[in-house]
Amino acid sequence: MSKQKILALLRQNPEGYTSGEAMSRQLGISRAAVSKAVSGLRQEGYDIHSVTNRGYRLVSGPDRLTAGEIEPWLHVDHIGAALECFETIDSTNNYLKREAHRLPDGAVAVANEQTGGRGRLGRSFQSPKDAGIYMSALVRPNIPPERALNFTAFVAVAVCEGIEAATDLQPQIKWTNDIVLEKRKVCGILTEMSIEGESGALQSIVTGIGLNVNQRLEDFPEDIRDIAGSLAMATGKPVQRGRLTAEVLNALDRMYAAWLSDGGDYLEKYRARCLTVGREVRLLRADGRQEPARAVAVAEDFGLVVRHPDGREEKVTSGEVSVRGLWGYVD
Ligand code: BT5
Repeated sequence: MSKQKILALLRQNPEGYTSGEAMSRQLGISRAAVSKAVSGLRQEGYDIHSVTNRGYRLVSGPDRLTAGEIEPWLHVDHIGAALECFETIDSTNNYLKREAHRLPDGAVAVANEQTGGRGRLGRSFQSPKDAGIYMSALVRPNIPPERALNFTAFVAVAVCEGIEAATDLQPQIKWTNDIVLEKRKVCGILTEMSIEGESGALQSIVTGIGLNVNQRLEDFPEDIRDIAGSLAMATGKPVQRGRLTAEVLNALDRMYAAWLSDGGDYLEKYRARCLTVGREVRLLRADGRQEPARAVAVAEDFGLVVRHPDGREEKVTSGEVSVRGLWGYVD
């Protein structure tokens, strides 16, 4: 625990030195405990300079997904106020669903690796360690389940805003729930709802975000190498995951407040970022049929309006179809 507190104090003074004396006074611990915590941090990969009579300065830190790396940038009221970080886990969605009975509303789980990361319809989501951010949030809104069907779309906008706050990238959304950079999928979102069988009441929503951050192209398994990308591939440099996690949570927290009230301007924001509209696409129906169509608009309920070759227009929902480009993932 003292390690995280010492880290927080060093971060408050990034340019200067903080004396061991001052830290021991502020935290109410001995000087020996301060130097033990500093050694512990160094062992974890933090580069901490020390100068006699001046104290310590944090020069650089490893790219870790710990509370100490995320919380300095976190400014949330609700989503992420209760935060748990895991080195490895089966799936952060599974974890929140398993533990929902004891976790508070707004609880967030973040993992450095998932051994059983899941996509929709039983698909898997590659979640290698030290490369991506795998996180989920649990909420229990008091609303009818139908109102929650647009939740994933709102989350997609929030993830884009979080990426924009932490980097100079401008991600887009491939309808309905993929975040795309340079025509490659850098993030997938899986939202799962729990509904009480007897009353049909919505009990909880768990939304999971899988974000590829520092993978290189060759790190992706062959079966997704044509479609997957990462933020680092788009920026050309590594991205610090702790701050990025916090910025995504900050954006999710703002988004959730808007979603619970009147929806704010998230439909316009979604439309502005949706790269599917205006493209020739293939509709992949659940029964395996594929049809060409032109995506013409995102409807008020976030359904996709498409025009068939015979001129007929249809609004499709993400439950009914997936959308691909005519030749590849995007176009
Ligand atoms: C998704 O499903 O993209 C939703 C992914 C949600 C992952 C998060 S991580 C935290 C939380 N815990 C979980 O267990 N899940 C959530 P879908 O739209 O069905 O896309 C799945 C497809 O994306 C796969 O069939 C692959 O083609 C592709 N894919 C798998 N891993 C990928 C990756 N790392 N990057 C890009 N594409 C990937």
